[in-house]
Amino acid sequence: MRTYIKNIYFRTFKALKYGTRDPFWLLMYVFSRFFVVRQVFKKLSPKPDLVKFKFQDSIFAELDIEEAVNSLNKDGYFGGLQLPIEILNELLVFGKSALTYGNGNLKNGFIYADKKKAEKMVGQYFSFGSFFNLDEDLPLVRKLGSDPKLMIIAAKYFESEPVHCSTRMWWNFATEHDNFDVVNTSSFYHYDKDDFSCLRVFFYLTDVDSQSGPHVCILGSHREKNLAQILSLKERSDQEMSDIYGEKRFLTVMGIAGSGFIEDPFCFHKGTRPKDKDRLILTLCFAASRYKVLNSRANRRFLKKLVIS
Ligand SMILES: O=C(O)CCC(=O)C(=O)O
Repeated sequence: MRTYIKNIYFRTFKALKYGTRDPFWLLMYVFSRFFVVRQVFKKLSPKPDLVKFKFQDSIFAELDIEEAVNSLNKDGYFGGLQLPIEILNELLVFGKSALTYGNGNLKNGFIYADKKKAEKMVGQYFSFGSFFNLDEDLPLVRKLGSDPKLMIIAAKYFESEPVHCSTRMWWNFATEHDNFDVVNTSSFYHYDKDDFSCLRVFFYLTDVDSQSGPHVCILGSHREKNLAQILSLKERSDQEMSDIYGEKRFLTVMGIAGSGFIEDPFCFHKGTRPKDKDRLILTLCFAASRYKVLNSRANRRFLKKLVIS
């Protein structure tokens, strides 16, 4: 019950906060949940210029564009991306050396290796650690966000010009404690409304098995939702999802460090609590428009590093 109320509060608060900053975002947030509206939006959008993307320059040599687009249309999901080792290493070095902010609190900045000391100092367990301002602090993000094959996939899927609108990286920390933050780690089934047309590209930067917080996606659920699922703010239980979609459509995504997948965030999906290994993950969001509110930025004046002795 507490999770239920926290989740409704969290979503209502987010809608009001973002909506006052960007009314177009609010319109999108309200109407994009309807599949038919998203389809109309697609059909009415100006068509993309694909020629300008030089797919030969992509870092994903093996990535088959048509296969990805077909799979996204059918399942809302495509697996099988792999980062080149040098890019993975650079991202890992960043993830372990840059400040991550415990439970997303701007005052809780610490380096990964200091997590235990940071928790002790603040007097709370951290379920996750967020990074901010990646577009400025990690130039590699721009290279990934403008990768020609990813752009072509997004353009074909959206049937319009895509933009790389935000990037997030975060740690999910392994814990057995009951106070794991289910809501802020998105560890309950939900779908996200980034835009009328949108995709998220995820990369695991650490090995992810069943015990280290795999992502779960319900295949094909981007096209198929009942009215209650479309309209309510309530989190959806595992039982409800399995009654409606059947276990066969649940995909638990495991993979080695550097592996990646593309997801339409209108698919029901969730994170899971890592039990014995921390998970570091990177997500690039692509959309048909750029909203003022979806950029994972934090004002640097408010970012504070914990002074750990
Ligand atoms: O952590 C995960 O695997 C899920 C993330 C998620 O649900 C989201 O980004 O909306």
